[in-house]
Amino acid sequence: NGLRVAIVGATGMVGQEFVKILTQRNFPLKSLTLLASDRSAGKKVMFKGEEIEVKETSPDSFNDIDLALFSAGADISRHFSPIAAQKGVVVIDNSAAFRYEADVPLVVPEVNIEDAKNHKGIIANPNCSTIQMVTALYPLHKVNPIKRIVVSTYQAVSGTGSAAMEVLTAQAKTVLAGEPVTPHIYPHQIAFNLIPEIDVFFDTGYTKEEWKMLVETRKIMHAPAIALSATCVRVPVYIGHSEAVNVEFERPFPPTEARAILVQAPGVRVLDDPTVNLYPHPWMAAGTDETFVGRIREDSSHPGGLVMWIVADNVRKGAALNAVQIAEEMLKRGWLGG
Ligand code: A2P
Ligand code: 11C
Repeated sequence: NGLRVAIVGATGMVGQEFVKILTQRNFPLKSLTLLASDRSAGKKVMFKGEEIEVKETSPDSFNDIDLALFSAGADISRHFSPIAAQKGVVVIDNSAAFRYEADVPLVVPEVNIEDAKNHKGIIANPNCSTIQMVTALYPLHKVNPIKRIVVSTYQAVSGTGSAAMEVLTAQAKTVLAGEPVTPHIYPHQIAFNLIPEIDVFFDTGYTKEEWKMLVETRKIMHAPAIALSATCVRVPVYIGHSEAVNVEFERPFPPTEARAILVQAPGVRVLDDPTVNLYPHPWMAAGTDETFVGRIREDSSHPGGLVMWIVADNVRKGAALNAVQIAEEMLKRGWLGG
C-alpha cells in the first residue's frame, strides 16, 4: 500500500517543500519520483535518508504513477498534466494553467474538498493569497454570507520563486553598502521598498494576481455573487503573505462571535490580543502550517463589517501543503489510489 507519487518541478522552491512535507507528514508512499528539466537530471535529493536521482520530465515519466504533484510553471503543467491524466494519474497542479476551467476542481480542503471527488484527472491548487484568505473567511461565510471583500496583500518574494529570494538578499546588501541597486526580476528595487504590482496588468487597471483573488474566491466558496476588490503588493519579506481584509456580511457580525467561530475553524489559529502585542506576522508564520488571524475588529466605516489580518506561509499552506492536504483528504475518502 501507499501511492506511487511523482513531483514535477522537484528542484524548485515549491517542489522541495513538497519533498519536505511528504516526509514531515509521513505521507503513505510506495515510491517517489522526482522530475525536473534536463538541467537537473542526475542531481540527487535526500528523502528519508535515501538519495533519489532527479529525472528529466517526459511523457513516459508518468507510466507507473498514481499521483503527480506539479509545480514547474504553467507551461509545463499545460504540456504534461493532460498526458499524465490520460495515463490515469491524478494530477494536483499548483500552477494557474487549469484553475479557471469549469471541469477542473479548485480546492482548499477546509472549504470544498467535496469538489475534488468529481475531478477528470486534474485538480488545481489555488493561488497562495487566495488560499489563506478563504481558509479564514469561509467559516464566517457559512454562518453569515459575505457580500463584499476589500483586501490589501503584503506578499513575500518567495511567491516569485527562489531566485527572487536571492535578489532580495543581494539588493539589501547593496543598499547597506551605500551602492545603487539595479532592479532585477521585479521592475523596481524590492529591498527596503515595496511594489504594488504582482503578475501582469489588465485593461481594468487591476493585476492578474488581484483578478485571481476575485475569481478563485468565488469558485472555491461556491459564491458567484461575492464582490471583491484586491490590491496586491510585493514586500521585502522572504516567506509569509499577509492580508488586511475588510469584509461586509449580509447581517452584522459582532467581532466576539467571529472570533469564537475562527477559534474552532479547521486550519485556522487566532492570535489576537492587542494588550500583549499579539497578532500574526510573516516572520512567525514562516515554516508553520496554520492560517493565522488577528486584529479582528468591527469596521468603523461600516456597521456590521469586520476587519482582520490574515497571515500564512505562502510556500506551505499557500502551495505545497495545500496540495498534499488535498491528496490526504482524497485518500481518506477513498477517492485516490486502490
Ligand atoms: P530545473 O531546476 O531543472 O530548472 P522555481 O519555482 O523555484 O523557479 O522552480 C521551477 C521548477 O520547475 C524547477 O524544479 C525546474 O527544474 C522546473 N522546470 C523548469 N523547466 C522545466 C521543464 N522544461 N521540464 C520540467 N521541469 C521544469
Ligand atoms: C506570488 N501568488 O506571490 C504569487 C505566486 O498563481 O500560483 C503564485 C502564483 C500562482 O507571486
